[in-house]
Amino acid sequence: MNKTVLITGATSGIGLGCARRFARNGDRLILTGRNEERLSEICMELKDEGAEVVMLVFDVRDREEARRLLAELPEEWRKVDVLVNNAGLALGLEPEQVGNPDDWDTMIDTNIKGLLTMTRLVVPGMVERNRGHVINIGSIAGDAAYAGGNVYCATKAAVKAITDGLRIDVADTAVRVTNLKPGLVETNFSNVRFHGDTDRAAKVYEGIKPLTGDDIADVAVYVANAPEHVQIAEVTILATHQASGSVIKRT
Ligand code: NDP
Ligand code: 8X3
Repeated sequence: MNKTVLITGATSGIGLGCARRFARNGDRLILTGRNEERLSEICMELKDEGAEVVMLVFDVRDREEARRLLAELPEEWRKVDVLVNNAGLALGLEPEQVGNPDDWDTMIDTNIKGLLTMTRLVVPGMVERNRGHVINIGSIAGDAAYAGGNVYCATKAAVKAITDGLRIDVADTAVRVTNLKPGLVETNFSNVRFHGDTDRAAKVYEGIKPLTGDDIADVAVYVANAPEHVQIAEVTILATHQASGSVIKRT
């Protein structure tokens, strides 16, 4: 059965991959993001291919705006079946003792509090309908810290705890909860992390074939379409030559 899928941060990388893959699967999409122009282009592209899409422009850190826009959705769009909590970022790779507190705030507000905002807005309806799936985009960064990862890793460790906590809290319903934990995925992630230093960003993926946003999207579509009695709690997805957050074999 086709689903209504809400994806945050659908303008780039993993979120964009999910938008395209769920659309190809025949699902209806609510795409959210901050960049209105880019979001419109993506919606046009998917509509041209026959998908049903609506877009909502907001920053996941703006709880009131998120609430207002979701409440204004037409009735038939309000029943979200799959929430993909994807919007997120890393900023900086400095040792913790010299890190930038403003960057810390942005990561915590986006990766943790933004994800919680969306969960709080969407999951009560899922519980009421006894149907739904929350797919959080965590990271292997949440399993073990790496040099300079400190606060980013902490936000993804929080995503793991928040995902596990939600799974426990809705265990008496048919709502399923999944944490997808990718390793190196070549997206705009490193450009953002290094504040637009594209040369430094490119080095992150040198000598290894990294994952793509589409690779992660394939897994998201798979977990969302598992039989209803199957809850895929967590998936770690690594490039073949990446063994852990800090073990990467480059050629
Ligand atoms: P991208 O930078 O390519 O995409 C991030 C998306 O999140 C963009 O659409 C971005 O929008 C959006 N976003 C960021 N902040 C906000 C905000 N405050 N409100 C709304 N949207 C926002 O990176 P990825 O696709 O790689 O990242 C997606 C998720 O995957 C993140 O949670 C990241 O932590 C996680 N991840 C990434 C990995 C990687 O190696 N790339 C590995 C493991 C996890 P905008 O363009 O407006 O900033
Ligand atoms: C993104 C993967 O290893 O760069 O979460 O932190 S990593």
